[in-house]
Amino acid sequence: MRTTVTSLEGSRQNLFIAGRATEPQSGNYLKSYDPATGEAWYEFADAGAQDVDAAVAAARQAFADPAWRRMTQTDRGKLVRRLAELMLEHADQLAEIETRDNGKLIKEMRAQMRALPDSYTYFAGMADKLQGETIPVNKLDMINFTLREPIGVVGMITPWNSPLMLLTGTLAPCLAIGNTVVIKPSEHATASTLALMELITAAGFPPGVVNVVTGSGRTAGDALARHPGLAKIVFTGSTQTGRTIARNAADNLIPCQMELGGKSPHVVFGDVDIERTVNGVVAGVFAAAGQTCVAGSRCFVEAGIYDRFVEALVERTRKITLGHPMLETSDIGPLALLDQVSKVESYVASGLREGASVAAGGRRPQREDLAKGWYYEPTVLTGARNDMGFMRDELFGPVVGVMPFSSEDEMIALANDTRYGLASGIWTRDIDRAMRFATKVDAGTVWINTYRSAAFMSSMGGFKESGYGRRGGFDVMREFSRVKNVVLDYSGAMQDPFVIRLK
Ligand code: TXE
Repeated sequence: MRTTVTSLEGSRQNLFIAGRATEPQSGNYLKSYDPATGEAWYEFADAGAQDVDAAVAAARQAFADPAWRRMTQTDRGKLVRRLAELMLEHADQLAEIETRDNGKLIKEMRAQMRALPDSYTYFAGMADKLQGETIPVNKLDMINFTLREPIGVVGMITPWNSPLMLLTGTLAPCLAIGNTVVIKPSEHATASTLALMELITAAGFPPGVVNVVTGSGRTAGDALARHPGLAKIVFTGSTQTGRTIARNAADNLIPCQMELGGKSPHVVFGDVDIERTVNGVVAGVFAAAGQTCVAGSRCFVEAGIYDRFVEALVERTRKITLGHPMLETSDIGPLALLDQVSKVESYVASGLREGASVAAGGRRPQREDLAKGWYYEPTVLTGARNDMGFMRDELFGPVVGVMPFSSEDEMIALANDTRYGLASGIWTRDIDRAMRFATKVDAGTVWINTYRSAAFMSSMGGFKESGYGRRGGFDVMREFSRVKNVVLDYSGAMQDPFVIRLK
C-alpha cells in the first residue's frame, strides 16, 4: 500500500469512483485536521450531487456487470479473504493513518486494525453459506423454494470515531453477498477509508464494486441519502441526522440500518469486587476518550457502597494519563473534533448549574504539551440525575454521571429512563439478579461483569432512539440480501384456471 501518513501529509485526495481517483466536479477540497495539534494535515474532495450520481451509477453498473454478478459465491469469498490478508499486512499503516486523522490512540488502533481482518475472513467464509429454503406446500407436484440474492447498491454514511471498524460490520457482508457500495465517510475522518480503497483494488474487486465520495454531510451525505439508485442505506451517527436520512430514504421506499449512539446505563451492585468493577466502569466510559456509541455514561451504584465506589472511581480516574495519541504511554488522547470539546464543556457547565458536582476532571488539561490539541480530562460528575442534560443527551466525550439507587426496581426504572437503548452493563455476583436485569433492560446489548466486549460473530444494534437493524453475526447476511420465492409445478398439467375445487 503506497498510502502512508507521510504520503498523505499536505496532499490532496480525490474521490474513488469506478476504481479511479476522480476529481470533484466543483474542484473544491476540504481540510482534514489532526486533533492532536489542531492543524490541517491534508485535503480531500468536496463531492457534490453530480459526483454522488457518478458514484451510484458506477456502483449500479458494477452490480449488473457479469464480472461481479456472475462471480460464484465461493470466488467472492476468496476476494474478501484476500482483502483481509492485505489489511493484516498493512494493519500498522492503516492504524497510523487513523490515529493521525481522528486522534484515537495508536496502541488501540494497532490492535483494532490487526483484529479487523478476522471479521472480513468471517464474512468471507459466509459467502457460499447463505442458503434459501425449500417450503413443503399443501399442493402436489410443486416445489416451493426461496433464493437469497444481493439487494443492489448500498449507501454507507459513516462517522469519525472508528471509521474502518464501523464500516466492517456492513462492508464485509455486503461484499460477501455480492452487493456494491458507495461510502460517504465523515468529513472529520476520511483518510483511512480512502486508503482502504487501495487494498480493495489490489485484492481484485472489479471497479465500481466499492466507491467513496468524500465531502460534507449537508451536500454529499444528503445527495447519497436521497439517491433513488440505492437499495439500502446504512448510517452511523447522531439521532438527529439519522431521522433526516430515514425520512429521505422513505421517499425512495428503501430500508435503512441505523446506529445512532446511546446513553448507556452501567449498574453496580454492592456485592462486587470494587477494584475490578471500577476498572470495568472506567474502561466502559473513558476508553477512546468516551467517543464510543456504547459508552457507559450513566453509572448507577447501590447506595450501600456508593461512597466507597465513588472514591475508588475518582482515584482511578485521576490516574488516567492524557497524552499524544502516538505515545504508548497515553491512556486517553484528544477528542476528534474541536466542536466535541465545546459540546462536552457546555454540558458539564450546565450540569453544574443543574446541581451536579465535579469529583474528577471537569476541564481541559492545563498542560503546556497538550495546549494545542483537543483534549478534555476524564470527568466524574456526582449528584447526577436523569433529568440533567449530560445524563439525557449523548456527549461522546469522557464524562460519566454517577448516582445511587436503593432497590432493584428503582435501578431498572433509572436504567430505562432514557430515549436511547443501545447498550447496558451490570456488575454483581448474583446471577439471578443479573438475568432479571438482562430481561428487563431496554438495550440491544447487555454486558454482565464486563463492558465493551464485542465480537463480530455476535450482532449489535439499538432500540428506541438508538436506531434499528443489527450488525455483525450471521443475521447481517440476511439484512443485506433479499428473499425471492420460486414456485415450480412439475405436474406437467396446468389446471383449468376457472375451476375452483372446494374442500
Ligand atoms: O454526527 P452526524 P457528527 C453522535 C455523537 C456526536 C454527534 C454529532 O453524539 O456528538 O453524533 O457528530 C453525515 N444527510 N455520534 O456531527 O452529523 C456526516 O457527514 C446525510 C454518534 O459527526 O450524525 C457523517 O458522515 N448525511 C456516533 C455522518 O453523517 C449526513 C458516531 C455522521 O454525522 C447529513 C458519530 C445529512 N443531512 C457521532 N448530515 C455513533 N453512533 O457511534 C451529516 N451527515
